[in-house]
Amino acid sequence: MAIEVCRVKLYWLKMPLKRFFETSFGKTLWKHCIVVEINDVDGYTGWSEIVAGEGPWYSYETVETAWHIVSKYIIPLLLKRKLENIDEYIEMVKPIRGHNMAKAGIEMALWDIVAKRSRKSLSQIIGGKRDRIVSGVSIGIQRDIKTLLKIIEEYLIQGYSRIKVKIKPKWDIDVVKNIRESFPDIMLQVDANAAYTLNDTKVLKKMDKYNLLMIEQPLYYDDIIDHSKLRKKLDTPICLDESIKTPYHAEKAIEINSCDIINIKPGRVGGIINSLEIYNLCVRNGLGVWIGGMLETGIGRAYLVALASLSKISYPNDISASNRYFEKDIVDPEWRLNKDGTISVPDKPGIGVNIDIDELNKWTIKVNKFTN
Ligand code: OSB
Ligand code: MG
Repeated sequence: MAIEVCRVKLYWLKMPLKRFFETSFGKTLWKHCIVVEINDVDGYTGWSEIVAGEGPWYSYETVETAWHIVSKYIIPLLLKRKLENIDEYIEMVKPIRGHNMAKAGIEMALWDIVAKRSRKSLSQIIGGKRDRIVSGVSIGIQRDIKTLLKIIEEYLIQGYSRIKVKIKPKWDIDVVKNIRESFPDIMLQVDANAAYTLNDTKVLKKMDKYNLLMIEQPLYYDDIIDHSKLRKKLDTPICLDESIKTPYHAEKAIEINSCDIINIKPGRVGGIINSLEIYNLCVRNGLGVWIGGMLETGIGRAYLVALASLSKISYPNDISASNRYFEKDIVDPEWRLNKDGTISVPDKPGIGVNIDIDELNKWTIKVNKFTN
């Protein structure tokens, strides 16, 4: 379906998180991102979110690098030509090395437009089959274990069926041991955000006792080689996050047996088309696959939910309800947790939620508009 864009608007958002989020790479109380609004010549509007954060901690991209790349290199191309389909967009941005979050933000807004024009939901248009997705919650590093146990209990009461906790050296084995003593049967996994090296194999090996679904990105953020060595030593399945930046990386990681599972984040891998390609690689090669998150607002969350509705997603996802992150989300309706620990997949055309413009404006600290 042809797409002719006539206007793009960027909003730099700075929104307070309900509770701070701490990982092995740092602590944050504020959610920064860019909301993208795209209008086509027929009056359709696409919304999405560029998940780059305030600083280059999870990846090198930040709000400012993404703002620069989309403003100077992507939007001018987009406004200059009519695209026959979204594959053409992928071709168009191919000369730009990296900057996947920037590329993905624009690509996803195009998916919203294409879905709305086809009168189909995002889930439907990418081949999603589920009407509910299994939700999980990702919990940051806490002051002490007692606090963490209390927070886990809170989320279990709310109905989350899978808990993921962030780990780092010295906040690892003891933490997992204590969680298992209090909650022997919950679905539990850990995420190291690249905090270890092969020298820590002994510590990581101790995780095997605790029946974890997986350990996410234990080693260097760019590595696939050491992970393939570590994988031979552990019984706990290894999941890659940071290291898998494109379908190419997924293919190579699979080729050398670096992981059992891949966490797909559409922002990290450059959008929906690349996400689908990685998903298909996982399915074809018998790897586990699920959808991760970047503390998205209700807008970015819609894309996560659509991807998680694919039939062969094999683990719970890092897709929690709006109220896990924010006092009030910028979409209506907000994303809600069902009693059974799932989130319903919208069937309305496009992303399936409306933008709460007042809430959006309330947290916007900078805007820019582009027209042709
Ligand atoms: O490593 O999965 C990660 C959040 C920000 C950056 C990296 C990660 C995360 C999460 C949160 O774990 C997942 C979510 O609830 O959005
Ligand atoms: Mg992760």
